[in-house]
Amino acid sequence: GHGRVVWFTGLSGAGKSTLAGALRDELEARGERVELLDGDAVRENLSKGLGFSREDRDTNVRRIAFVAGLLAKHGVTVLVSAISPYADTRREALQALPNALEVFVDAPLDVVTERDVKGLYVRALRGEIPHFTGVSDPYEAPEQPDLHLRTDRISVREGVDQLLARLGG
Ligand code: GGZ
Repeated sequence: GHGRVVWFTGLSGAGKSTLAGALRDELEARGERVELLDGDAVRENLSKGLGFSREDRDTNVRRIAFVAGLLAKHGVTVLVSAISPYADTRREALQALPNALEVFVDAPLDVVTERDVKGLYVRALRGEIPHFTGVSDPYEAPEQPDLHLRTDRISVREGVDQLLARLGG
């Protein structure tokens, strides 16, 4: 049958890659065929050379959706982790995928700024990174996500359990 696509959207540092990676491990342990399309790896390969203008982000998101569709067609479960900040572009991508869930990985800006895993927020707040999502570039939160995970309130384990429940066990 057609594979499912789980699309993780949210700010840098909200926990998209962490949750997607943990879900992948769990699904693989259950014998599922699963592929993770992660923002960082995609931008080093499939989207190498793209920047962070609206046009480039939209191109990035459309490329990811295209590849996700190819994999899902062959029964692979696809996990996508990308900021994907624009609601219209996300909707377009998700609608083109027959079996997709939108997961809002949500932590308030002050929390991701405090975490600042890669030191990007401190640089963005100093004005050193133009068009940084949440600081100097928009993030349009999903209004009706299939799942809304507040990563400042729940553990990775709880998030994965909610994802598994939403995926049907
Ligand atoms: C947002 C940026 C930027 C700017 C570099 N804005 O936490 P990270 O580091 O590892 O993930 C972020 C990643 C964003 O790539 P995506 O492909 O997910 O974005 S989008 O869906 O909007 O195309 C961050 C890093 O790249 N990064 N500059 N200006 N994030």
